[in-house]
Amino acid sequence: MAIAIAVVILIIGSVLFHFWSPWWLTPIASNWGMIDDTINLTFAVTGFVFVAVNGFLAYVIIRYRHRDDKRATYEPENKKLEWWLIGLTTVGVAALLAPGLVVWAKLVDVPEDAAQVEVVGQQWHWSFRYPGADGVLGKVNSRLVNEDNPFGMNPDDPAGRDDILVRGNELRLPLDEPVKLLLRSKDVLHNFAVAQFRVKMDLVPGMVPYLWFTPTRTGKFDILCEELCGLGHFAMRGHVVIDERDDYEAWLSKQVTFADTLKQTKGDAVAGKILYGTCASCHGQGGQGNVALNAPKLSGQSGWYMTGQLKNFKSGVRGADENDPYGQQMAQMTALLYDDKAISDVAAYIRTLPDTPAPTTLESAAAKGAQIYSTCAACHGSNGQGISAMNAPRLAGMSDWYLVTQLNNFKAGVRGSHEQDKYGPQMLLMTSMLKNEQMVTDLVAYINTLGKPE
Ligand code: HEC
Ligand code: HEC
Ligand SMILES: [Cu+2]
Repeated sequence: MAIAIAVVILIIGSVLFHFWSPWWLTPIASNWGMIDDTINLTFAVTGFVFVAVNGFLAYVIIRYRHRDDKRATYEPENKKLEWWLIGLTTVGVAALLAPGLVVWAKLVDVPEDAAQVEVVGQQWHWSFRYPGADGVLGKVNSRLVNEDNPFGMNPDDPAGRDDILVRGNELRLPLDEPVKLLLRSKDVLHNFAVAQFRVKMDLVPGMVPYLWFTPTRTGKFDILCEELCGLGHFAMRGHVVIDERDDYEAWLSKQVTFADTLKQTKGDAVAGKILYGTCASCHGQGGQGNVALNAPKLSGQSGWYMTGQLKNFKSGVRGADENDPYGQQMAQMTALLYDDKAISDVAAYIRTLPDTPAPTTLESAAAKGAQIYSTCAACHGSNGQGISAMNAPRLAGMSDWYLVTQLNNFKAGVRGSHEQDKYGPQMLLMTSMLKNEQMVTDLVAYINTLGKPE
């Protein structure tokens, strides 16, 4: 009897929990209401079977409970009952699967007027490419991918010249217009998923899978990489902003085309030398760094990273937090660098400075740090040399005390939590695994042992 009551409570409890559950689908923001309908139908079918089977169980426990004067009969076969069960199960399974086929057929049948946008995934961030005025995406080839051409654009294809290249994790799309997203991966499997649009698809290297939807609500929605295999996909975050047409166009017109990136100058070290005069008072004549002034070593750091950071300081993405006094100091200095050209120039000059490894200031258990560093190596390289494709700077041979302050800054959210920060948030997630100060110093002690990079 007690068991029968427990089973009935289980049934009622589960059904009530289903309707009152705090975990439910996020409000939908696309045309894919059909996906929700199929999910609801699945719940209805499995819910009905759950109630029926368990209700039957409770009934049988009471109805056929042990009585001294009764004996069970043995009835191994019942053709009529079996036909009923086969029939009902078939209907149930068909109801579970058939609607999925119908929805899938629609999901791969893209409307003719859908705009095309390419989504590029790589370890561990997103970037996006729009076809530009001609409406045609230019040819790409993974052999052409390098630091200056991250999309692997083919410079000989005229259709690619006006392609709009969005580096950074923000995709923008106009409201109420169907869009086809072409999914391209530069390295491993990834998975593009936006819960509010009810779309989700793997990116497979060497193929271009696609999906389509029509956004039905303005707002900002998270893009997640929901790939399980491999490392670090959880750090691959981005977002989609759905705008009214005018706002979308205003934003799009501010993005750079492939032709623009071809024109960008490399930076002039001679002009940069004059600008560097002021920087030298803190970072040293040779860019060797000065611990007393909290100014890190710059010589030997890559140009793309320094220009990115200088732009971050200048725009307030880095060094604006009130708990970041050193970042604030540096941010003020970027007033001297009046434009992007000045920034490339000074970085070009720093690239000419001799690269001698910074002196070690830490004593700690490097061996323990080695273990933790294996995760960091995926982005910063196994020798701490930095990997531009990951946007991860060089760490080896740089000021060790500075690495410690930066890890603590990320950990405290003083750096990397600005909403315009493209790559900092990845480090925010990474430093959450550094549980205490000891782990931080062990780790940096290990980085100190890494070879001098090329
Ligand atoms: C008043 C001293 C001071 C001056 C002058 C100064 N800096 Fe800095 N700089 C700093 C400090 C302090 C930091 C570290 C900020 C932090 O801890 O977040 C820094 C950080 C940097 C970084 C970031 C390095 C990294 O690995 O993230 C770059 C790049 C940089 N400075 C370049 C320059 C350039 C170029 C100039 C000249 C235009 C300059 N600095 C002038 C104090 C200074
Ligand atoms: C998912 C890739 C990724 C992983 C894994 C990763 N980092 Fe980073 N790291 C970055 C990126 C990208 C930046 C640059 C952030 C920016 O642009 O502000 C960075 C910046 C840093 C900086 C600041 C360097 C400077 O000159 O200011 C330090 C220090 C650092 N990482 C250490 C680590 C350590 C230690 C680990 C392992 C616990 C680690 N990172 C794991 C991507 C990664
Ligand atoms: Cu991924």
